Amino acid sequence: MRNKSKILVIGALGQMGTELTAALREKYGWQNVLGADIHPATAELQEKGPYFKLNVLNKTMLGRVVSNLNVGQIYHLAAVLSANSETDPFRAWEINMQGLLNVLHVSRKYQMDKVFWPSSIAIFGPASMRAACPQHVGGDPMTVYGIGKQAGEFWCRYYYQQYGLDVRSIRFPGLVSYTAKPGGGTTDYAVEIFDAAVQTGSYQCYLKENTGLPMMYMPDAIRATLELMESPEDKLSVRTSYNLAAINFTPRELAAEITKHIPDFKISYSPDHRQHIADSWPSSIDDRFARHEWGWRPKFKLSDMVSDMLCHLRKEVYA
Ligand code: AKB
Repeated sequence: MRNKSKILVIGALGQMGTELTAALREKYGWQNVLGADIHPATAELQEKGPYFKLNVLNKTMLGRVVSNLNVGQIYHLAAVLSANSETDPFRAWEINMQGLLNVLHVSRKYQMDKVFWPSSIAIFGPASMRAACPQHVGGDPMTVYGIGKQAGEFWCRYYYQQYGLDVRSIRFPGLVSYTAKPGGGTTDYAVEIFDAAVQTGSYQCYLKENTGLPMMYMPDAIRATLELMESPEDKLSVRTSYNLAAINFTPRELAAEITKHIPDFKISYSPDHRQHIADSWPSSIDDRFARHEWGWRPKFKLSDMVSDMLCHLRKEVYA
């Protein structure tokens, strides 16, 4: 790797950051990938590779890290998710938007080769198409999280067009994983249900049984991110954020699949405020731009994901 070639992952301890940092270390060498998050460093964290505490709202500190440690690429994942954002919208806006603007500003100033920032299906809303929601529709977000993602997408495109900063982005659906847990999203039920199934054999779902949402297993999300970041620049026409699809299911369908492995598993439903958010999102996504331009193909179907999740949880988490 050339000199200015370290990769910085901001939000390295989050649901996606944990697995993306590990995947980047595997690919580029553990010493070349710097993990950063709001939580203090511990010996256990530093054993896995370079890690330090960083608040993305501290632009001066961010600039120092990037220039002193020869950073050439940033993956900025730190965010407050949809349901949590609604409890303190102005704080969420500051973290999500000012955080992104700080990363874009510092990336331009220190001439990053590439930047990655995740957007979300939360940019869509009641006026968007429910099924096979297309790439190029005006966003219609209902949540402060979605408004931030929509605005963030336009900032990414602005930095690319005005300053030539190569920012790449994916609109992720709900992500399912067994390592780090999500915190405060609307799609979190699809992770909680597995822990509950293995630990207690029952789960009370906060969404109605027939709420269909687009979802993705984390290994697919990590591979998509790496593939997009490796794609030649001239292949990419979408400079806001790419729609990405993998699996669509409802809580009832997910529970039925779990029951194939845990026959006594019981699910009940008690919808709360998150139902309103879920109802505003599409139930499936049209990702033809990602497929045509950088060859995206999901690997995990619902049945694959459920057996893999249960196998890892039983062997590694609740052994
Ligand atoms: C959330 O539920 O807030 C996230 C997302 C879809 O962006 N998982």
